[in-house]
Amino acid sequence: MKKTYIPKLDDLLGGGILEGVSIMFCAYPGVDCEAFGYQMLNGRVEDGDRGFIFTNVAEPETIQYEFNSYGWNLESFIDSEKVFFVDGSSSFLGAPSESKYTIQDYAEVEDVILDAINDIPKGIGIINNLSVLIDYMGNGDTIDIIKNWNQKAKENETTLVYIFTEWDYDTGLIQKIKESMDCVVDLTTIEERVIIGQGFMVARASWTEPVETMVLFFVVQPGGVKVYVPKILVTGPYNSGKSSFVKAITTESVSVDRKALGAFPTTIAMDIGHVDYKGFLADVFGTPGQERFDLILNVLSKEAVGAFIMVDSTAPKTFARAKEMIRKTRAEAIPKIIVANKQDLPDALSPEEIREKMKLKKDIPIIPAVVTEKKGIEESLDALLKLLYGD
Ligand SMILES: Nc1nc2c(ncn2[C@@H]2O[C@H](COP(=O)(O)OP(=O)(O)O)[C@@H](O)[C@H]2O)c(=O)[nH]1
Ligand SMILES: [Mg+2]
Repeated sequence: MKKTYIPKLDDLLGGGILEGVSIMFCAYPGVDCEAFGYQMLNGRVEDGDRGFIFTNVAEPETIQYEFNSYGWNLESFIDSEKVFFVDGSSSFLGAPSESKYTIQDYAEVEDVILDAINDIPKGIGIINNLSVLIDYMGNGDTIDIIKNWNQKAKENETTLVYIFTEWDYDTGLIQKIKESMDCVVDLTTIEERVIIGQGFMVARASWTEPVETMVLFFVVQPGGVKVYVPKILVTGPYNSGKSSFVKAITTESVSVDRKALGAFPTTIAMDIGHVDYKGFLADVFGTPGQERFDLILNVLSKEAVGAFIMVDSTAPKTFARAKEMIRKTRAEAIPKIIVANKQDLPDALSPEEIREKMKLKKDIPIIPAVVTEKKGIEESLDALLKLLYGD
């Protein structure tokens, strides 16, 4: 199997994609979809495969520029002849083209792409994009062309990735296109009165029964496609290490829309962190520990998808308060882990002693940590992500 290099997607597909399959990213208009194709190509080529990009949406230079913005060096791939362009754009703009293949007339496109597929056995070809191709070729021809390309790709064990924006096409046509693909991943907006994000979900795959999960994502520059975890809570008694924890897991390099944070009063000292870890982006919210803030705990914890419960392992007297905070943040109902902090201190209780004293069920992980020395941070993130998304 081959990896897709899209976080979480391989898991939904039973481990990855088979050799020679076609995969279509089918986007609702307005959803970032090109990055999915570019990220797959970048990952494959970095791991030694060859590839091509067919573009009819922008000139090769523009696409090179976009790769750069994600932090991927397409230019070096092209210089070393690992990747080439099939340029279906420049000649229509009256611009010169230095690409290996240039489309002058759409009557040539079928044969040229067949040649390109032949050039990169076991490699990866990106068709960016299918919507523009339909506009040029018309419905019936496009279906036949796709079938021939996919057949050739199968023979060559080449992966073909189609980028498709689902404009207002005939539903019969869309149905036929989807049926001619081995795998379809839908990209949609997620709306709750207002648009809150973008999500991907595998609609079908010929080699496996895909997991039907909608995965929230963001496309960030640099970085590409990242799975987005909108709200993780960090709660626990006063002095347990919440502020230190939020600081320790935070990576500053990523900016996601922060408008939502305007809703919180600034007079309350809150710890807000942004994590960029293993293809996941998460917003992390610390709650105040003091009882005088308990009234706002349920507001702060609204819509949290997971929680870190911090405890000071040397302060068993605060464990009852920790359990009270789990209740008050309604963290009973969401995946959570206990971070057994301050393990560096001589009188720290072990995770198992803490489990017994707090009467915690076996399925709640307890991770030993020394937050001030950044120990146990990644283990805590791994444990919570595993509860949220599986392995
Ligand atoms: N020895 C030790 N001290 C820690 C550790 N984590 C936090 N602290 C200290 O505990 C105190 C409270 O930490 P803070 O993050 O402010 O806790 P909060 O009240 O839960 O936000 C601070 O003095 C931290 O330096 C740890 O792992 N070991
Ligand atoms: Mg604090």
